[in-house]
Amino acid sequence: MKLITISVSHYVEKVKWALKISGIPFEEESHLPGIHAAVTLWLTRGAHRSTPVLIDGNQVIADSTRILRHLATKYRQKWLYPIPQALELEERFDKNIGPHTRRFIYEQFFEHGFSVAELYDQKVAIPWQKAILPAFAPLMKEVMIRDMAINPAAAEKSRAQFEAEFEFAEKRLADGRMYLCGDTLTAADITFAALSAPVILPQGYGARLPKPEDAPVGSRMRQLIEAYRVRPAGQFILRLYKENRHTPIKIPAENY
Ligand SMILES: N[C@@H](CCC(=O)N[C@@H](CS)C(=O)NCC(=O)O)C(=O)O
Repeated sequence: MKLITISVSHYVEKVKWALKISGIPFEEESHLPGIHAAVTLWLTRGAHRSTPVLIDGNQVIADSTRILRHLATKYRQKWLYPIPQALELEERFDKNIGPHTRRFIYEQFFEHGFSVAELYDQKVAIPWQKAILPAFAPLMKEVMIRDMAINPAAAEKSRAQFEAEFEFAEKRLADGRMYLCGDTLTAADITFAALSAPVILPQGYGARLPKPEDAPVGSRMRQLIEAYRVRPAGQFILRLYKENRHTPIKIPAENY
């Protein structure tokens, strides 16, 4: 199996997490943002441009949720969707968290001068892409700002949207349940944790992210990240990263 990625992507992280704990070996082929589209559009015959894209033998599956559903059906990873609500929550978080944590954190990264070249210099599969990265980075940054509408007003709206989902998750967890759908880890949990990771910066993320301490002391970015990390949903995400991100899933398929 081959996973086509932009390595640092949080939607990619969601799929890497599911593959890893399902014990399904895969090879990652990472590309620079922008150049990735030549690969993803070619593989999907023009149908899909974003990463992740999974190549499983002669099957090409684009979109993180479709990939997880493929793992659940073809590889009997029934822990992902023990009840229909797991998929409903996954789709909700894909829409309400993914684009917003990304916009918010990039705006903060750029505000504090984080290097785009450093962020993307991870597992770049093709040597010429790695070679052009330093020269290509300023253009990449301009395109990201344009394509993801990265500006202070939009970033603040995205932060508020993320916070609403954070509160939604906290309400579900308030009855003491271990996971968002009950007693077992599902696709809803890994989606919530992976897509929130850019503003929680947990240890164990499947690519190199900045650490909370990299944000300047007293900056709004540092204060917000620290505040999100200590909240119940933040603690939940840190726990999932510690206990479930790299530990093979133990629930036998026949239990469902
Ligand atoms: N709905 C998609 C969203 C994936 C997505 O937005 N991927 C981003 C990286 S975080 C990407 O590849 N962006 C570049 C593009 O869309 O061309 C999924 O769940 O896989």
